[in-house]
Amino acid sequence: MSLTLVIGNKNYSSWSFRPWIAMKVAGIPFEERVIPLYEPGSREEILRYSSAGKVPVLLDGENAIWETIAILEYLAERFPKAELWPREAYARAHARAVAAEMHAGFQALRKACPMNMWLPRKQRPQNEEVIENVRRIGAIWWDCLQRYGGPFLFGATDKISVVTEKIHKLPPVVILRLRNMTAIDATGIAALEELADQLQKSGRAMLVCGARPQPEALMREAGFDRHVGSENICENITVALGRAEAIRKAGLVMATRAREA
Ligand SMILES: N[C@@H](CCC(=O)N[C@@H](CS)C(=O)NCC(=O)O)C(=O)O
Repeated sequence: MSLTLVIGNKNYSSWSFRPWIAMKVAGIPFEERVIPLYEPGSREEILRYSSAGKVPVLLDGENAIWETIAILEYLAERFPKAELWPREAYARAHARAVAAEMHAGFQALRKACPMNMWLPRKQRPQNEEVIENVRRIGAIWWDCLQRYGGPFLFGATDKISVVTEKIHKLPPVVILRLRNMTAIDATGIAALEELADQLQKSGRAMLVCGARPQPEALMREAGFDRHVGSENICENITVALGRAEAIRKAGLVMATRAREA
């Protein structure tokens, strides 16, 4: 039986994206029916498919499945080869817990930042509850990436965790050359922030240099400078080496002063 996924506009309905992305990535064939949301007649149109009055709704012949988690569980059962959930029991439970937390939580973030991809990108001050939600999401991703690895971060996570593991062997100033990192996402930023914080805790300084436009813009938006200090974000390696030398000298001066005192 062929599947139809009834969804809202992709610009506003992040819920619709959940099964849509899963089905696309898993290669599950389906037809897509889009209902423009929040327009006269939208509600009546949705109610034709689900009395819950919400999209997405998966239609499998006569059967309608609503609620994203139920849709994904149904797809996982119908298409076991797609391996929508992890194979290993604890990893599966972990993934389900994260999906359930995402499903039920993050109210402050949802309220303050509803999805709208047409909005121009700009810094929007947020309250502490929203920032806490974002921190929690970063922590979830960081934990998942640490445990299971993954393609997020565009390949940068492994390299970063290798650095983190050997932190005590690193010199007092660590320069991260970002020129080969073509793009970064929120998990990547979180990983870099974590690394900067850990280096600082161990008494080391971190410099980054050579960031390309996309990572540079995202780091700026995320307030990455709060973790490393804006003077430690350098345009290129020459500037970074100069800065490293200045830090080293200042460190030596401080050490000498401490000895003299
Ligand atoms: N818990 C539901 C949430 C679905 C939801 O809130 N859908 C929104 C679109 S993002 C909707 O249908 N809104 C239309 C309306 O409320 O009239 C799920 O997981 O599917």
